Amino acid sequence: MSPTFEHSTAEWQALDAAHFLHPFTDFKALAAKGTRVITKADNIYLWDSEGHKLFDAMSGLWCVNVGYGQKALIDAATEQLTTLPFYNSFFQTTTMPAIALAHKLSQLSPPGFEHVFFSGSGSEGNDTVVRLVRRYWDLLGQPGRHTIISRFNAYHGSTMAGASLGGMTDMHAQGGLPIPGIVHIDQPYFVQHGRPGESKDDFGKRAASWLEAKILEVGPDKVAAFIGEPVQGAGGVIIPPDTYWPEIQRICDQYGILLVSDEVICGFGRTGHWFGCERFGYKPDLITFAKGVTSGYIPLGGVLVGERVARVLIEQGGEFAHGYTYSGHPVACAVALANLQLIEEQGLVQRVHDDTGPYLAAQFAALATHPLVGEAETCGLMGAIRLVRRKAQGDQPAEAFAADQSVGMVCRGHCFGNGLIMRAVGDRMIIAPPLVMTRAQIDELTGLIRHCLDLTCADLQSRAWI
Ligand code: PXG
Repeated sequence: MSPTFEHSTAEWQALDAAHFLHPFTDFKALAAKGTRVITKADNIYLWDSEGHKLFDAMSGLWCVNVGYGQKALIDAATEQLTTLPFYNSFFQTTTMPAIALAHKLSQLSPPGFEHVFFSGSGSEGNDTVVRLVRRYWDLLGQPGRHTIISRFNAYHGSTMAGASLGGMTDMHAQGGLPIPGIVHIDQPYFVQHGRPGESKDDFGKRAASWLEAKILEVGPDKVAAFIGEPVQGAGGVIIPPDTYWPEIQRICDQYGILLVSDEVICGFGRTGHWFGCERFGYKPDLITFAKGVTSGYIPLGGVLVGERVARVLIEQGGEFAHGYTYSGHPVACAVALANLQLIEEQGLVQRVHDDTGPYLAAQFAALATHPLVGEAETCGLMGAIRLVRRKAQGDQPAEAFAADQSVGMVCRGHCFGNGLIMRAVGDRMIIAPPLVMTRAQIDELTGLIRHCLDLTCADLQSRAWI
């Protein structure tokens, strides 16, 4: 049977189960259950093949920053596809959209970033980071500086280097990861590592000190770089205390190691700044980006290369033996340019900073009174709610659910059933809605969340879990 658009949902599901191996999926379990077929989208809403409307509080997968259906991006793609759908940038050639985007990114990025290396995705961007970092130290005559320090529960992608940099132990368990020369420290997650009576600020400094301890353990002359997401996204929207990143910066400076900010999620306005490092007050040497650069309309990623690294690569480098067929893909770059122009014209970064970000924070603060909610926190337009069995009382910390109860998945089921796409990461329910979201849509979102929390509460009571 060859697919036509006349098939029923069940037929599409059967074809999907027969041929399509989905990412991060238990293939057999999904085949038995059947996938949801998403057919169209507009603004911040999706529709499935059965006509159900869904509020997309995850921006596709942390990427559709300008929302769906933006004509400027569609036109940019159509025009570029017509003029020049592809040419490479390997053999002393280039294309205008790639040049224009490189220039635009140098203007939007923090001071000291004049160069960019393009990839097709965030994972590839982080593979490029590993290559760049090691090349940099080789060129400086310090090839022993090989080790990159990352964090447990970080997500840096799914390629061999991306998954190795990431700190997801279930990913490491498959395929002999991490690759050599990548080590991890604990994440700055107060719920997991905070001490009774410790302030968040003190905890932030203590969590940063784990980097120094690891540098000393590995040997300062062997450490090449530290990599982190400003806010850990896929790990559950872990927002570090404000004291964390400045201390990380101080330690990197003290030992002369490169600082890499993985901004695949936090870049392009998500935190109310163009880049998350600007929100948290640190100055990285390299910035990985993807997702929001094109609002996910077409794949594109890359690495913004700060002058410290760029100068060595350019002046002492010779050939850098690295690149992808789609580095600087003209259609992707044309869409990125249209997307960035739209973000600027609509003032979306400022709007998140001044208006919708604080408004979402206030609505989340109100959600924190719900009996199931331990903490509700936001950073710009991303947020997390931790589901707890019992709320904190006086000196008594909140009581968590048992991990095997998978309460996040129970809650997620109610969200899906009620037209809300919200992710569950363990017991953390997370959102990262499109940056075009209005105050009225924030009200709609928080109303839906409250309703789904109530349904989850009733469900857990009926199971005698609370
Ligand atoms: N770095 C970060 C910080 C990411 O969030 C990547 C790198 C990899 O990007 P690509 O484009 O190769 O996927 C990501 C991707 C989730 C989820 O479940 C998050 C991502 C990807 C897939 C699922 O939250 N982030």
